[in-house]
Amino acid sequence: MKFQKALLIVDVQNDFCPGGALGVPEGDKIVSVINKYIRVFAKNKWPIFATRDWHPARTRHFKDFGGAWPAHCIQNSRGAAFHQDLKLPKKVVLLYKGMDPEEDAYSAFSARDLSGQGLFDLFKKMGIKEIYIAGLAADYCVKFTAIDALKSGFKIKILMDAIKGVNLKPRDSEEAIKKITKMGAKKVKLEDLKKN
Ligand code: VGL
Ligand code: ZN
Repeated sequence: MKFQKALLIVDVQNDFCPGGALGVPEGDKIVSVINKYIRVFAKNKWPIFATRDWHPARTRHFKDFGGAWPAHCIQNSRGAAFHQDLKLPKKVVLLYKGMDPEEDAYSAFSARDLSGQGLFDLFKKMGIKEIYIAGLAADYCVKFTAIDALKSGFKIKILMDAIKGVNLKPRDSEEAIKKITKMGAKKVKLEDLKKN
């Protein structure tokens, strides 16, 4: 079956929500909005993908081993689990990223499904041309995913009401959005989708 659009939900995990190891301010606030996008996509039978940051305990991604971040989203830990209110449909395609201890793996295009297939191959096989991106964090994973997608010729819609940033520097998310919109991404909100 060929599809046109897909929803890509990036790293909506406990460790990226307030109280988590790398809590994104208000990261949990987007969950109910993402659930609404999920309903729209499911109703239209458009495919839905969800990534999880999925690190080994020892990785150069973590401060203790030379990286930038406190330990987070360690494989099979509570922190790596999806936020409990996220209502993923049964047919969601689950992907995992950050397993290589040498890589940050911010982009969802470094993620693989359980059979080892990457996102590019999955999108190509399913005929997906346009990706609606939601999730955490706006200034890392969402940003690098959008950049990779745009470079590969996908159309990108950034779901402005369904992303939140870490903002190590206060304007990081704003600048990330500016950069990806300059590259061709379009900003979208739930109301816009319901108009179609
Ligand atoms: C992320 C920082 C560290 C992300 C992952 O998913 O945006 N950010 N690891
Ligand atoms: Zn990470």
